[in-house]
Amino acid sequence: MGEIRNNWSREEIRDIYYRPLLQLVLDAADVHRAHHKLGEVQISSLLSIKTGGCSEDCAYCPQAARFHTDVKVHALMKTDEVITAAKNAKAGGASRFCMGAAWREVRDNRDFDRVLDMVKEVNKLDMEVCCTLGMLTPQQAEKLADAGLYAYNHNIDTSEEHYSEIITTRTYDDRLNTLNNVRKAGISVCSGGIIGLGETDEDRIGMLHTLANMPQHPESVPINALVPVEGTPLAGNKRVPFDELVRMVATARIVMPAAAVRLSAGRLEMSVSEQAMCFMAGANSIFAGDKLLTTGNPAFNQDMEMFRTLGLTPKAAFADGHPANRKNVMEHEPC
Ligand code: SAM
Ligand code: DTB
Ligand code: SF4
Repeated sequence: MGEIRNNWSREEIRDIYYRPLLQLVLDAADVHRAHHKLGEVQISSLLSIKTGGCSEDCAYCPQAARFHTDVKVHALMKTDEVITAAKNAKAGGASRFCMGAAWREVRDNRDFDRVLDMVKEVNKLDMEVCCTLGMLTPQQAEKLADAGLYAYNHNIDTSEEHYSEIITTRTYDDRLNTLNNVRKAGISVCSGGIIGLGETDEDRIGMLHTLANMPQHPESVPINALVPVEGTPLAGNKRVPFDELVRMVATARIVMPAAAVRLSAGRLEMSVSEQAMCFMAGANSIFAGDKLLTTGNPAFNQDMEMFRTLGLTPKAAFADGHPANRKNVMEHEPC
């Protein structure tokens, strides 16, 4: 059930995507059971270590300097503050700690050295440490891997065709190049996208087609529902109806059976029963904590209540192997 394939045609993905919703959810649940422990959900915690003032023009993003939003610019946080946040996240049950910076790309400067220190320190806490810092060169990816980085988040966001409607300051290929650099460095790849940007169903299918045909699927696939933020060009976009999110999660689950599908931005607007349907459809990871990067997320206690209600259990760190071991394996595998 749910063979891992990297040769999906668009038609095959389209056929899955358009199945009647309940059929799609049940099919995805079958694939999910074959590859994952039922009810086990990874809890990731997110911290914005450098906020706002970004030079990119991603139309959805409240942190782009050119849009006038309420986000306050904040320079890179101090390492000890970051470590305190990571310890708190661990105490709350998070197995992964993701540090986000509003950078277009990483520069080889003191700030990057400080991020490398943060990675080393979080790693000592026995948590899966993740970063999302923008574009990376192969050398920067290597440095992050050497510091003990477990995963790197870099979303392709939408289809190649729709990309230039959303972002003009970089290309889809720039994004794919960074993902390739991350993969080659032996770091776990986290890449997904956003729905609700004004894209068509074909764009959603196209995005999944790109992800599912990577030589190796991303280990994590975040599916974000746009959080429309005042001041951004997409502020007026309608909220994504929950059935569209379920459809996206279920299709991602079927075409990338072993990946962790993360129900990411947009949970604040969803009821527990709507989220339950996403978990049935194969979502097995969330961001927990009262804040995402700059926007709200369900209160931590509310999420723990949801875990109790639905009988979900938090996934332990490194359940899929430690990066040090994984890197040895990767060196013998073509990327
Ligand atoms: N600057 C880095 C980058 O672009 O990769 C890292 C931070 S960026 C904020 C991380 C991801 O957050 C984006 O790729 C996008 O998918 C998601 N994101 C940003 N704003 C969002 C919003 N308003 N709603 C949903 N997802 C959003
Ligand atoms: C991802 O796919 N979603 C997270 C994480 N990766 C970095 C970010 C969501 C950001 C939502 C808008 C905000 O809070 O600024
Ligand atoms: Fe900058 Fe990332 Fe926001 Fe784009 S998504 S504006 S790169 S912080």
